[in-house]
Amino acid sequence: MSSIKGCIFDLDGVVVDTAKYHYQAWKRLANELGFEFDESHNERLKGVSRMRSLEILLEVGGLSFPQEKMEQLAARKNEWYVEYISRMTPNEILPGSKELLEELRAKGIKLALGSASKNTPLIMDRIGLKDHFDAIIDGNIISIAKPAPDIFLAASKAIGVEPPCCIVFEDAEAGVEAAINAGMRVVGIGNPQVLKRANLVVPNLKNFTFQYLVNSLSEK
Ligand code: B16
Ligand code: MG
Repeated sequence: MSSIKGCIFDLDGVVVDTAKYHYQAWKRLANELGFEFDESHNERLKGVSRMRSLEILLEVGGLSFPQEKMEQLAARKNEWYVEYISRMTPNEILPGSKELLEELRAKGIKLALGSASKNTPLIMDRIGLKDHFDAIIDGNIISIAKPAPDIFLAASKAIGVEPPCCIVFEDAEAGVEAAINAGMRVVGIGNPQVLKRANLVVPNLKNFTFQYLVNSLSEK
């Protein structure tokens, strides 16, 4: 019998690729502030909170501002980001993720979404996957961002599955750390060099099955 009773999915980079919209909006802000911001800089923003992202962006530009101005800049970036994600459609669900959610649910696995994003409700409305999850924990509910374990611990509590029986699916280094800090096993989606602390790393969820997960984690 497998010990896997619950699965927790990150949103950005696992269920949908909203990272490209975050990037467009952050780049627009950087350009307005007079510096360049490229995709390698953007890697550092994945999975971390909006304010922490802004701090990293300003570090890249060698700028610093008082708190009030920081809040205005973050709000400005978010307005652009919301404009982009408001046009999202279910076609933007990443390959394999919906199929995996459906397979897991059919096997009786409890499912949660665990995202740092405060825009999770809008994204879930746009892509129509809300009913695929037993619980949705996002940045509006838990403001202590990854790599702190809080989002995943709240998700495990919401689905009633103890951390050792939860598997997290994550694309960001900060998210992998958060899962480990929560005492959970983690499947990394993306580059094995970046996600080296994950128990298993796959390039995407295409053709990913529960049996493959069980075999890869050497579950009996
Ligand atoms: P928002 P995830 C994270 O989503 C993103 O990866 C990260 O780039 C973003 O800064 C964070 O959400 C906060 O997003 O500005 O929409 O509140 O990967 O945890 O699903
Ligand atoms: Mg992510």
